[in-house]
Order: sequence, then C-alpha cells, then structure tokens
Amino acid sequence: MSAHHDHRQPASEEVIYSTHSSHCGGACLLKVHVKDGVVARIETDDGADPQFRACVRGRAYRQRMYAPDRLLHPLKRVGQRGEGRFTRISWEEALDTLARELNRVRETYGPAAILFKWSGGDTSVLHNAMCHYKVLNMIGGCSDVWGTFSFDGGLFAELATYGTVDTGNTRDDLLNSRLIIMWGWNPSVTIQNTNTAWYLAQAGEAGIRIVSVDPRYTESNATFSQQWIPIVPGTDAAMLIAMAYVIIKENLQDQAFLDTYTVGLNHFKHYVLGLEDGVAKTPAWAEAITGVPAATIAAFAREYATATPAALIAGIAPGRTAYGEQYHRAAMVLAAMTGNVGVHGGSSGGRSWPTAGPTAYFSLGRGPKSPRNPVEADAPPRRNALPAFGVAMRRGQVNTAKMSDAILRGRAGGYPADYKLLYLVDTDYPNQYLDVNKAVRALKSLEFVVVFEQFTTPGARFADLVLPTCNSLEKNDIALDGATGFYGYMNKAAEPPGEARSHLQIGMDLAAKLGVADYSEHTEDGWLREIVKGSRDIADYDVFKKDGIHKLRMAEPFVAFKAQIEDPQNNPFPTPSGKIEIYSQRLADMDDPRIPPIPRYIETWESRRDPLAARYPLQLVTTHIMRRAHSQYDNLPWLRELQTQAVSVNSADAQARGINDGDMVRVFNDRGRMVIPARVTERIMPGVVDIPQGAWYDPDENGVDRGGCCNVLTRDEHSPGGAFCSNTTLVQVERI
Ligand SMILES: Nc1nc2c(c(=O)[nH]1)N[C@H]1C(S)=C(S)[C@@H](COP(=O)(O)OP(=O)(O)OC[C@H]3O[C@@H](n4cnc5c(=O)[nH]c(N)nc54)[C@H](O)[C@@H]3O)O[C@H]1N2
Ligand SMILES: Nc1nc2c(c(=O)[nH]1)N[C@H]1C(S)=C(S)[C@@H](COP(=O)(O)OP(=O)(O)OC[C@H]3O[C@@H](n4cnc5c(=O)[nH]c(N)nc54)[C@H](O)[C@@H]3O)O[C@H]1N2
Ligand SMILES: [Mo]
Repeated sequence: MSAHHDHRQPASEEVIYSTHSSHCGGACLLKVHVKDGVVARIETDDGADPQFRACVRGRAYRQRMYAPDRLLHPLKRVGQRGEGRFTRISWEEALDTLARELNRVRETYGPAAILFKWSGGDTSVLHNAMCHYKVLNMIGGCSDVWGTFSFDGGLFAELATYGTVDTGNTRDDLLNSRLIIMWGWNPSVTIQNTNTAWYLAQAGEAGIRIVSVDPRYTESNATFSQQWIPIVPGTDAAMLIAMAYVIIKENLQDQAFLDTYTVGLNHFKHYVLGLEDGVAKTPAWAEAITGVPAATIAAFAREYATATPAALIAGIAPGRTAYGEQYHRAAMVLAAMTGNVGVHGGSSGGRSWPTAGPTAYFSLGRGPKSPRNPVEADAPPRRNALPAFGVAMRRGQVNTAKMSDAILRGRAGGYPADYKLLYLVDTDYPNQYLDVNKAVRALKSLEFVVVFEQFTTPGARFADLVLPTCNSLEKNDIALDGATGFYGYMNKAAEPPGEARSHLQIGMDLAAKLGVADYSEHTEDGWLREIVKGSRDIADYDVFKKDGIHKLRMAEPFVAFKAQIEDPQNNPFPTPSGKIEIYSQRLADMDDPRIPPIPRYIETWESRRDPLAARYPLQLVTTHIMRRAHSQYDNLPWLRELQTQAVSVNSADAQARGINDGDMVRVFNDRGRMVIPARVTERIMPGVVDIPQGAWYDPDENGVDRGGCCNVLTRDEHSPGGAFCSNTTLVQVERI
C-alpha cells in the first residue's frame, strides 16, 4: 500500500489527532495511527461527550490516501480532449504551461475569458480554492460563477423573508421541541452538521414526535420518525400553503406573534383563501397536486400549529426544484404563523443546513483573502439578486446551472464574455453539473482546461493539464462545524504522495511563476496561527493542534432571532420593514411573476402534468448517498461494497415494466441515457425514481452512461432565485 512513499521516516508509531471534513457538511475527529510515516489505522473520537465520531467515509480515509489510482504527478494531455490519455511532466513544465496559457488568454481575449469554478473538496479554512482565486485576481481577475449547488432557493427565500441567511439553531435545541418535522431531510446520511443524528436519537428517546415528509422512506425516517408522509417531488409549497389554509380557517395561528413581528399576512391570506384567484388552497386542492391525502394535510396542520414549540426543518433538496424558493418561503411563513421563530424548540423554517451555522458564536481570525476581482467588481447587478452580505458565493454573472450553456454560447447567448480557459478547483465538472452531455460539449469547445485533482475523475479526463493535490491528512488546516460547536485541527499525518502539493503551495508557486509579488504574508503554519490568534474561543494554538479538536461549550443552545423576538424594539429584523416579511416589497419590485411577493405554489417544468410525462412519466430525484461525498469516494472498494449504485423504483412501477429487483434497466430522456441495476422497493413512492448523485460518468461507445451518473438526465436550469434544479427531471425506465 505504501509503495509510493519514498521518504520513509524513522521507525516509529504514533497517534495523531486530526479532522475529517470532506464536503458533507460535518467535521469529525480522526484518531490516526501512523507507523513509519504511513497511516496504518484510523479510529475516531472516544473521548468525552459530545463525541464527534467519523462516519464510514472518514473511517475509510486510509484507502483513499493510498488508492492505487491516486494521482502522483502533474499530467499533460496527449490524446483528444476527453480521451483520458496523459503523459507525466514536471511541476516546472506544468506551471510554465499554466502561466503561459493564463497570459495568452488574458492578453488575447481579456481576463473575463478565464472562467474560474471551485467547490467543496475538503471544507477547510486555509487550503481551498481561495488560494487560486487570489492569484487570478492579482493578475487581472477572471469570470466567476454564482449560485451554490446546494441551497440557493433557500438563501433567496431567507434573504427575502428574514433579511439574513443566519436562520438556524444549534442542533442541541431540537431536544426542546415537541414535534420535529424532517421535510425532505435525511441527516442520518447527509450529516448536515456532525451529531445531528445523535440529537435526533436523543429526541426519539425523550418521546419527541418526529415526522418525515419525503418521496422516499429514508434512513432517517426508518431510524427516527413515527410517521412518513410521501409527497410528489416539487409540490411541497402546495402542501405547506394548504396547511396555512387549515390554520387560518380554524384560527390556529399565533395572532399576537403575527401582529408583532410580521408584515403582509393579509396578502397571503387573500391568496390562500382564494379571494384573489377564486381557488381556495384547501387540503383537497393540495391533495390533487401533492398526492398527500387531504385528511393527512389537515391533521398535520393542526398538529404543527398546536404542538408548539415545533421544529419545521426545511430540507434543501425540495428547494433544488424549478421554483424552489416558493417552498422555502412557505415553510418560513408557516413557522411565523405558528410562533415558532426565535424560541427554543422551534425553527425559523430556514434552510436545514445553515451557511456557517449560527455564525454569531463562531470566531476565527483572518485567513488569506483575495483582492477584489477586477472582472466582476463593476458588473451590473444581476436580475433578482437580493443583498447578501457575507455570502461569498454570490459573486459572478453565470449561474452554476448555466455554466455549460455560457461556455457554449458566450456573448452571442447573452453572457458577459466568451469563455476560453476553464480553471477548476475542488470540483468535478462535468460529473456534478446538470446535463453532463452538454457539459462534455462545452469542455470540448474550450481552448484550455486545467484541473486540480487527486484522481483521474470524469472531470480530469477532459483536462489539458491535471495537477495533483494533497488530501486531508497530508497538510495542516482547520475545519469547523457550524451548528454543533466543533473546531477541528486537521493535523498532517503523512507526507503527500508523489509530487502532490497543497493548495497554498500551488498558489505560491503559480504566483512566483507569474511574477506576482506579495502573494502570501505567511506560510501554512503562520496562517493557521494567525487564524487561531483571532479566535475568542481557542486560547492556545499548540494545545488545539495537539488535541486536534476544540469542543465549544455553550451555556444554552443557540436560537436564531431570539434577540428579535425577546426585544423587538431594539432588535429589528434586518429586512426593509424590520419585520418578518410574509409579503416582500423587494420581491414585488422585481416585477417577475416567477418570484411573487408572497409564497405561492407554481407548477414546475417537467412536472407530472407536463405533456412530456406521456413519454417520460417518472420523476427523478438525485439524492446524496452514505458511501460518497458527491463524486468523492466513489472509487473506494470498501465503500463500494457497502452500497450498489442503482435506480430505486417503486414495486408498482417495476411490475408495470416487468422489472425485478437487480435487473439491468435503461433510464433515459431526451438529454441522456444510462444502463444501471434497478432496486425494486416500497421505500420510494410510485411515480418517483431515485439515482443517487455522484457516481462517475462512464460512457460506452454509444454515449450510454454505464457509471450511474444521474446528471446525464438532468436539465441545466435554475430557479428564478438561483436554485440548482437537480430534482426536477422526467425520465422513463425500461427493462433491457
Ligand atoms: N453522505 C453524504 N452527505 C452529504 C453529501 C454527500 O454527498 N454525501 N453532500 C453534502 C452537501 S454539499 C449537501 S448540499 C447536502 C445535501 O443534503 P440534502 O439536499 O438534504 O440531501 P438529499 O439526499 O439530496 O435530499 C434529502 C431528501 O430530500 C428528498 N427530496 C428530494 N426531492 C424532494 C422534494 O421535492 N420534496 C421533498 N419533500 N423531498 C424531496 C430526498 O428523497 C431525500 O431523502 O448533503 C451534504 N451531506
Ligand atoms: N443531480 C445532482 N447533481 C448534484 C447534486 C444533486 O443533489 N443532484 N448535488 C449538488 C451539490 S449540493 C453539490 S455541493 C455538488 C458537489 O459537486 P463538487 O463539489 O464538484 O463535487 P465533489 O465530488 O465534492 O468534487 C470535489 C473534487 O475535488 C477534488 N479535489 C481536488 N483537490 C482536492 C483537495 O484538496 N481535497 C479534496 N477533498 N478534494 C480535492 C476531489 O478529488 C473531487 O473530485 O454537486 C451538485 N450536483
Ligand atoms: Mo452541496
């Protein structure tokens, strides 16, 4: 396993504490046994409660480090782009080539022709895409991409309703609830803050009722909840609005709360009661749309309104749909109608996964910062943009969902530039992006593609230059967990294999090559000390480094908007009205019927009622799976053994198609085709199929994907507020 380790250290065996934080939204303690410079074994937190225990991916990390397909040297393309044929080159040659191409493209077409895209990788403070972005901005800038993959519908709705994206409570506060609603939320698998599942387990033991609203009977549902309400994907806003109808009709709302803290209820009521369009949004109305029986909706509305405090945890997956912001807005309005905002045991109805957790109590010092991007600095405001201070992802003119379209069409297609050079860091384009076949065409049309990688991923295969990076245990860094009070020191446990380099090192090397002076004030250790020095929580850097973890002890759970609720006079909400905006004047001013000022149900494209459903009658959801963090870990045998990549099909749909469990099937639509095993199950509702996202795209000679990459089927569209619509897709499934 250690064949590529040239620098053998003196025989020794030690335990190093480090942190695993790999694009799953958690951070966990790794207890790493190192022998002769090689990681021999990985255990996890066995210290005092709360323990931050690693999941299967963290525990399998050793296999990722020493994987036989790990990239060890810089590579240069030799075959056609996408063919995947490369030759080894030196870093010197690689950096020369990269610097030359950056300069050529910048001088020939202007800096906007350089398109920079980054994503998660390891979610750490120092070694991330910022190291690259900074160099690019020091040589004139680049075009940036806006829109998170994860939750832009939620971000938009939070900004409209509450004026901030800090809408979440710490997870320990779930224990103060009487009812917890997991709405499109599966934290047993998706983590979304370390220990969330542990708090749910405790809630269950304490007798707190837990209900799941999801087209699938999830792992979280099986483990924690007492009731499963299956719902047609993309219709959640309709169910929430019908719940509001019941609450209004039966006078169950918290009127004092509404009077004090909100504006615009009457506009919403007008719509809900049907005074505006003649359609009362009754449970029967919603049943026809959502597939949820009217009696279930009515009973659930009564329960939510009376079992206070109740935590409506609005998952982000239902928001990754065509008009996803309407669902998020409706959840927040319902939380306000029931007086669940800003109180212990409640929930604002904001996203299930807060951006930085309750940032109010986290404190770290300053890490490397990029100067302003000259290309984007003076760009006109985007359509439908709301002010979002502190949310770095909101730069750029091209939405993530539209990247391929922008590359293919450029200025002629209405984009601000023609893109020639694609610079990819910590992301797997095309695999993770909507409409892979279109992304492949886009990749083939570019003049130059550089990818920073650890493996020859589907994305790396399309690069002209692939540069090897360190993984989590091969450099020092710091990680956080937003909603459970975790600071992790990511201690280096082994030397990088081959010639892999850290992102900061690459940034320094590239800056030097480009003649950029003053790129970095510090080395790795200097930066990490600086970052910790600025923290009010961590007193001693060396103790933190040695322990690998700093567990924050809070006097009580953090609850978003507590100050606004307890003392409204002195603490207005950061909205234009100072209140929770059920009706948003800012949205009204956008004058876009797709983003109405009150939450409304708007039927998605590719819904069950779309004429296209005659040919493609099944709705595809693309969920996040335990054995991967997106495309990461897909190549590890230990984790492959755990779960087979398959399309889940309800037994009624399977029977109608003559499909048995384990049969190979074809899944297709006009955008793409794949061949994949079927998993026939009652754990998904009829009419819906699931292909977990992240499996590696692997086309055969006919362009049919054999790897199970769901994005060969998805449509490259975003919602009007910016959501990546990975859960709005119609397909057909056939037995082969
Ligand atoms: N193991 C693992 N954990 C991860 C990740 C990973 O790849 N692997 N990725 C991380 C990242 S970056 C993110 S953004 C999060 C993603 O976290 P989520 O978006 O919450 O995860 P999903 O699995 O996509 O969806 C959660 C649930 O929503 C349901 N769902 C889908 N569409 C709808 C709908 O229209 N309505 C309703 N009611 N339910 C729906 C799905 O069936 C699923 O059970 O997870 C993070 N955690
Ligand atoms: N259909 C569909 N598509 C989806 C989603 C969905 O639900 N459905 N989810 C979307 C969401 S929420 C997200 S966040 C995106 C994620 O999309 P990406 O962020 O693109 O996915 P990752 O697989 O995490 O890709 C990270 C890549 O960075 C590489 N890498 C390079 N350097 C480093 C390093 O230093 N450390 C580490 N750890 N890795 C490095 C890894 O090897 C890996 O290939 O996918 C989106 N795509
Ligand atoms: Mo994400």
